[in-house]
Amino acid sequence: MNHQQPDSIRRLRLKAEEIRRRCLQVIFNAKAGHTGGSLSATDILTVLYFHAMRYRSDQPDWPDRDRFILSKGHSVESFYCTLAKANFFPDSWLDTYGTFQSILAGHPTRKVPGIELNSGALGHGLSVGVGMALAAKMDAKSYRTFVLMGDGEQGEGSVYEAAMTASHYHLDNLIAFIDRNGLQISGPTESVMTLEPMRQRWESLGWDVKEVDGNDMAALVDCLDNWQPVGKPTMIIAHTTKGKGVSYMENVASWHHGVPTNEQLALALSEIDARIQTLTEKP
Ligand SMILES: Cc1ncc(C[n+]2csc(CCOP(=O)(O)OP(=O)(O)O)c2C)c(N)n1
Ligand SMILES: [Mg+2]
Repeated sequence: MNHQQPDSIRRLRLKAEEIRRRCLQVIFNAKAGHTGGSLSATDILTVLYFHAMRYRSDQPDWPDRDRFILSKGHSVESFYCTLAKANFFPDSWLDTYGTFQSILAGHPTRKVPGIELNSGALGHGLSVGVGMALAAKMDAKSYRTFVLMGDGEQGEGSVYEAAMTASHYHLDNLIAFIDRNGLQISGPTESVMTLEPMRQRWESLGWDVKEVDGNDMAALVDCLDNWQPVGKPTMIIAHTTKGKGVSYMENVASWHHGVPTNEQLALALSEIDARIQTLTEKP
């Protein structure tokens, strides 16, 4: 068995673990946050910001930047930590999260450098992404638009208006993800609203659908590296684990917006630190 991993994958995995670590500290300090969905989405955010997307963090409005919309806006803590790591703003801003008048509110806002859309009311991000992708076509621009949705979010009807529009206009510059962690706010997605067969539904809406392990960095890199425009929008169903990376949070619905105690934080950080140490050791 080959235990070696290419350097770039190792580097990305390390970044994702560092983002998870910071995210938990931020939630602990604020005594609030959407923990489970932040952790499930961390690897997707990492691969986008440190591998796939084109942007200039010192020039957030650079016209040719790839666009990213966090439609599942409640997962803002890992998003803020990713943007800080990508140098859109100083890491010290993260310490203000949850305090009065902090620029970092409990859901994404356009006040924050690097954020394209105020989000948090589920079901709107894909529609705005469609608009951005359509604008790129009309302006003959080559930027791509990425949208990250939740699986519970798939119960919002507006998602399907956006889905139809994207395929009608052949928006092959639009790449959406569903963070398929199987849990909603209150329990399993399938007990709230049946979403399967998810792949076939999106295919029937005219999308090119890919499925990937959304917590496997090598698989995410491979999926995005092999992406090609095929005259249709792309949907990446990313199979993830809610609470990924903290043993006692994984697949536990109540960690959707759980805040760790002192002892729980220490345990979570020790698990993450053990992985960080392995990733920083020479192969
Ligand atoms: C329109 C709307 N309805 C309800 C909510 C409340 N809410 C916040 S998170 C959430 C669950 C979302 O589940 P999912 O999309 O699966 O997100 P994840 O599991 O990735 O955290 C709900 C219902 C909301 N933010 N917006
Ligand atoms: Mg979910």
